[in-house]
Amino acid sequence: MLLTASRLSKVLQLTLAVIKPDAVAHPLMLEALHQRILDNKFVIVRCKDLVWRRQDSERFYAEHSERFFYQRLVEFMSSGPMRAYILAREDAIRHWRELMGPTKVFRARYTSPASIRAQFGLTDTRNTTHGSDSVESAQREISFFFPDFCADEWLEKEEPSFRSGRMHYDHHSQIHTLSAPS
Ligand code: 3AN
Repeated sequence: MLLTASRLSKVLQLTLAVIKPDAVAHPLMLEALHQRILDNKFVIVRCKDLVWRRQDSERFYAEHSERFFYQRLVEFMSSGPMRAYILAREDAIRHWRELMGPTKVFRARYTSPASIRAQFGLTDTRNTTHGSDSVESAQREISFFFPDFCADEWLEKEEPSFRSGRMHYDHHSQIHTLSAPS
């Protein structure tokens, strides 16, 4: 029996990606990062610009509350606009983290010079992007940023069409949308 390409391919995985205030402050950097997402074959499922209150930042990074950089991190993440994405791809979590590079900018420059953090990162705190590190954190973080998004519904109703390529990129909304059946 012949299998179609779509039946052979793996289910698309969702991840949460954030472009942090240091990068959003520079429109050309923001544009370059958006293009980097498209060039790396991620499907942009949702995209929104937002500003965090200090409480949002504290809540999101609660797991780091005992770390020496916590106050610095909380202040930075609520210091200006940022952009959040829900991205889809096979192994999206791993691919996006690879593209970001290591947390520490100096290490990123040394070990992964082509990565986002190596090219755009300023310091270990102001390191340009965030990405979920596991399926569990992707679920939690997607709900944090996009409370109205239902991942189960997306996987059931939209994922198969996106996986088979029946989509296009909408330049106005800057996300991928399903193409109407011909
Ligand atoms: P990642 O974002 O690579 O998953 P985490 O979850 O360990 O790294 O850290 C969350 C955020 O905390 C980082 N993105 C960075 O902004 C900040 N951070 C982590 N380690 C340091 C550090 N040693 N010094 C300053 N800020 C840090």
